[in-house]
Amino acid sequence: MNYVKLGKEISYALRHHPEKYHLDMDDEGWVVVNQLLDALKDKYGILDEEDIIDLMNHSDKQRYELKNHRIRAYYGHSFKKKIKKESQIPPQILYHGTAKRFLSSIMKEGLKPMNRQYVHLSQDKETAYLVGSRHDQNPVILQIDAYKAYQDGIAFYLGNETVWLSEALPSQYIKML
Ligand code: HQG
Repeated sequence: MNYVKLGKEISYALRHHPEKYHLDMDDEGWVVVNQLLDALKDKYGILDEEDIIDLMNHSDKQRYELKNHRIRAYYGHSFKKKIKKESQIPPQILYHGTAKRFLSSIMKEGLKPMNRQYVHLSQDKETAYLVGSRHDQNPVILQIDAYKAYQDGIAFYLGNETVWLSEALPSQYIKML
């Protein structure tokens, strides 16, 4: 089984285009696993929930949550109707890895969700570095004054254990490391 290809397509369906797969997704992003697998069967053959568990165990990142025969993406959504998330108290500091070429704009306008529903932040510098490496060979790591932003009314949400999400963050909460 090509887990990388299957995983990419599942992310595409759950994060970006559930309608293309005719998925009945609820407000929190949950979809019945069998409905997703049914939509993928022409391309990947007959799969069951065990295959998804296998895929998740083989993955470099924790991208999906599986519960009560339903599945959802922890983060990354881009479609218009925002996934309902419960606001959480963030740690004092979070990090964001990005490309040097985005810096002047970020320091002026702050961090924006861009094509996604939320800004994506990292729990630790190592994760931020990996995220930033997707955009730049020598990424920049930004330190985010998360708890201060939260106290000032900006909502934060938990993605998985290493990914946090937030609403747009003005530059006053962002420091270059
Ligand atoms: C940048 C992957 C200019 C922002 C990762 C980032 C993550 C601005 C880019 C998850 C800006 C958006 C998300 C502004 C933000 N001006 N640029 N005002 N505000 N940006 O890919 O955070 O492998 O949408 O710095 O690991 O890089 O898919 O977000 O560079 O967890 O599971 O705009 O996706 O996970 O890029 O990554 P992205 P991201 P997966």
